Amino acid sequence: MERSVLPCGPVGYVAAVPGDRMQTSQFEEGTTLDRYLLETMRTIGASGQFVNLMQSIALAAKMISSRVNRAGLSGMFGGTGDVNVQGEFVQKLDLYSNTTFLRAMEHGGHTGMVVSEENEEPVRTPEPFHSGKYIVTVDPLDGSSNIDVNATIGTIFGVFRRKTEEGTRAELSDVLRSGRDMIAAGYVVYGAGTVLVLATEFGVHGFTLDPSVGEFFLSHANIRIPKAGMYSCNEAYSPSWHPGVRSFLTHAKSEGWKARYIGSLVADFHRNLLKGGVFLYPATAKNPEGKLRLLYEGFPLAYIIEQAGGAATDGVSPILDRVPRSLHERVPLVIGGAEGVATATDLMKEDPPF
Ligand code: AHM
Ligand code: MG
Repeated sequence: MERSVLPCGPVGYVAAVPGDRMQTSQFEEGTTLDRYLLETMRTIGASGQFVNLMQSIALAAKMISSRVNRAGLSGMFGGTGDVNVQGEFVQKLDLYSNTTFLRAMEHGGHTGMVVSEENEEPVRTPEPFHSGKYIVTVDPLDGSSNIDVNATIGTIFGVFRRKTEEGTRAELSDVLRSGRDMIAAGYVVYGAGTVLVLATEFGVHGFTLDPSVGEFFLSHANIRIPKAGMYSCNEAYSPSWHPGVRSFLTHAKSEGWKARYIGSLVADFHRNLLKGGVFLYPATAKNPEGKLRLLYEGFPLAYIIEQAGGAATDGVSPILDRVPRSLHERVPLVIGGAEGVATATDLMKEDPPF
């Protein structure tokens, strides 16, 4: 077995086989994100573009993390005065995060197009940079309403391999496609610590940023969602929910489930992924499509949860089976432990719609 030594400890050789889960024992604390990526991708003979893409995302994450940490001191709280394509007030940190993420994507030669919550149109890699083979969807700063109160917020991203030729102009057909076509997804939570969670066909792994050295180190290997009773939703909306959602909450309470809701999807999801639970942002009579967006919230988190042994539906069918018709399409979301999601989905199917 090949061994090598990092400043933080020994790292085992990563025997990556597509479709195989890497065993926790194949990694030890001290494995950097870079090393994980290089060793994983080398064993499958990847071209290197995916490693470069992830390095660019990690760079953007470090820059956003640093700005989030200092926001209260650097005049970065509050809004810009603009309203985005979603009709929501743009916060200064939303703008910074979006610009930082887009810049990180354009130079590396790995990305052909980015679809961002903050841009009405897709952002194609500009000339003279190479239009690479990946398509990235992103919510640059999820949970914006929590920025000014220092609650946990985050960045969510999804990755497709484009259908069109690398080096040419990426097309909408490269991104308006089934969630099953994704090849990776992840998120970064900016909380008490900054953690980047990456899901690929090799499983779900979490890397914690050590700000003193500016590196992400493996801290959560092979994440699998545990079985536990916890529900997360904005219960204030319950009068306008589908009756099946109310039935699910009645069921959850009768089973002694706890309630936890931060109001940042990425933070609620991260907690549920590590502790077990089900997050719901269902359709309401007023918003029959729900609030959350399919391409850069629903798809990436659904990809991660399935890789971690959980499930995600729109209340009827798996989220990843959907094919978006537009870039900013919304979707009702029920996501978390497989059993809880199945119960919720069955109850939602049983009861008649509004
Ligand atoms: P954002 O992407 O503009 O931050 O909006 C999405 C957020 C989610 O993070 C969160 O789950 C939801 O909106 C909270 O909505 P509500 O305040 O209606 O509970
Ligand atoms: Mg969001």
